[in-house]
Amino acid sequence: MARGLFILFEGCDRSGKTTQSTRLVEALNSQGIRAKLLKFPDRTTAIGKMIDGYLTQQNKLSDEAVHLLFSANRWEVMEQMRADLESGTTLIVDRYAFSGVAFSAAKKLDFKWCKAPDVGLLAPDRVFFMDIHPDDAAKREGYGDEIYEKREFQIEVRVKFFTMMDNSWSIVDANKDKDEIHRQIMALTSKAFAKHNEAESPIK
Ligand code: DGP
Ligand code: NA
Ligand code: NA
Repeated sequence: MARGLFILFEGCDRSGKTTQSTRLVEALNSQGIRAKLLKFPDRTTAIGKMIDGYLTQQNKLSDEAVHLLFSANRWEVMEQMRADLESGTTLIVDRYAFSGVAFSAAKKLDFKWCKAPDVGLLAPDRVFFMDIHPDDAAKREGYGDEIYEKREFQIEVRVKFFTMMDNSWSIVDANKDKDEIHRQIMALTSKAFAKHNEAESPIK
């Protein structure tokens, strides 16, 4: 059986990742494609609860400690992700290790140090970067509720994301109309499936 695709959404806060990743999974499922939504941080695990306490400013953690917790929160589901992909399930993931590096490097932690704990995690096939300028994101509902939702910091985070992009990334204008963004994402996803199926085929 063909391996599932691993599609990742990244971006600054309030860029619409959760909305668009949810819509993508629904659209794929309705087409009969087995797809599952994963979100990081997963705040439901023991590690995730510590992260949630930090983000909602109920407990304090050093920058290094929280960085390692975010990474551990990804590692704790790696075997499940691998099993899902191998059984043919496509994974649509809302944030991942690039957020890990972008947010911590924006705090001035060493870039190489930031990358180290995530080395060996499964790599995504495609990354959709939901690009919004932090000034526009700040106008969105609920902005500022959590520790990182500050304009200056988000500008730094966005810059860090740009330094990590390669040709597996597509930049999506997250300021556009939601339906238009969804259509663009569907088109990008179809292309990713076509490329994936070609690579899996024994006839080249
Ligand atoms: P979200 O639930 O997607 O809004 O993410 C919560 C916040 O945590 C958001 O400001 C982004 C940040 N974040 C996500 N992943 C990581 C990570 O691995 N490391 C750090 N330091 N921050 C992260
Ligand atoms: Na957020
Ligand atoms: Na989100």
